[in-house]
Amino acid sequence: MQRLFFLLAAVIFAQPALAAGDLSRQDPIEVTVELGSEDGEMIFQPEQLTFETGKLYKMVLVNNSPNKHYFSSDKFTQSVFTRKVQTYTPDGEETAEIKGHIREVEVFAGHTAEWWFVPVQTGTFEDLKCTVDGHEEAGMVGTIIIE
Ligand SMILES: [Cu+2]
Repeated sequence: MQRLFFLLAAVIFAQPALAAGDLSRQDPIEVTVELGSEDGEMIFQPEQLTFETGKLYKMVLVNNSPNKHYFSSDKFTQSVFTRKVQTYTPDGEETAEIKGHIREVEVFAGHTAEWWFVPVQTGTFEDLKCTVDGHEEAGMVGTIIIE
């Protein structure tokens, strides 16, 4: 009897895992990235981001600095499926929801943007930068890893 149970268990657990259905409708994993710092430093904080394929992320781009900043990485945007981008004023009022392929997001001083995406391709991308004149040169660069 016990042997039959183990045999049955082995058969059940040997079944291939089923696809998880709509990957863009999972509970999101929230990751916050600060664009610039309050005292005007040109940085991404953290400067290295790691994601996993097949999981839904809500990346919150917070700009508490006195300048506008971009989150720009061509290689990253080519490796993710974007569900939407939502933008908020400093008071937290939602101002827009954008759907479709996104290449770059600009966040105004004091504003916030949420980028909802599912990574679909692995890689290490060192082309994260802010494309505002002079910001990349001042150190606003970073690395994105998709595992
Ligand atoms: Cu910038």
